Amino acid sequence: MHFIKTVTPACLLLAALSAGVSRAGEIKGKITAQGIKSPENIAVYIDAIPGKTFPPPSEHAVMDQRKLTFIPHVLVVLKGATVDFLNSDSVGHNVFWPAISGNKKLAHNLGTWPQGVKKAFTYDELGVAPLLCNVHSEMSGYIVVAPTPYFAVAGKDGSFEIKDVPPGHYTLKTWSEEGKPTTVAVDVGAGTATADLTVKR
Ligand SMILES: [Cu+2]
Repeated sequence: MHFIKTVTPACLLLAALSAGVSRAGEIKGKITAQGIKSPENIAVYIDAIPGKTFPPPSEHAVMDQRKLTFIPHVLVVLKGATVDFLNSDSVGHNVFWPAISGNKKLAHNLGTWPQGVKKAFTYDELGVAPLLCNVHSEMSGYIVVAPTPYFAVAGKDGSFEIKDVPPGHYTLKTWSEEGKPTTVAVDVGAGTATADLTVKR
């Protein structure tokens, strides 16, 4: 009873904060590629959670254009996020996408701009924007617009990690340049949940 008398609002706040931190879990997993050359750059994200929306991040994501390459090759962002397209090359680059997930109404051309300049675009539609440059036909990249802020991109060996996931029952989904989308159910608790997926051509 003495304990209850000495609880202050600050104590309650601290308890709530530490509980929040300790409750968050993570998802670790590995993607196996079948019939495609590598699991590298496969996007993994928690699919839409019914009844839950997420405010867009105030911080911009960056898609760099360096040595005639989009870096990273695959960038995952939360719906509503803004991406800064930075030109780090001494030549001008153009950035456009002919559609978002096949919807040509969402095609957009950002124009062409010189070294050191960046152009911002806010992605309000879910789906995948295949990035192209009409100056360099070999340039290609992807923006994957996800419904939740819980996402990752697989490394060379197919491994991925999604941190700070609140406990719950979720559907994990993949997007891959060459393979078909895959889903797997995952239960996240306080610790590490494991999710392994196979992406097929
Ligand atoms: Cu270019």
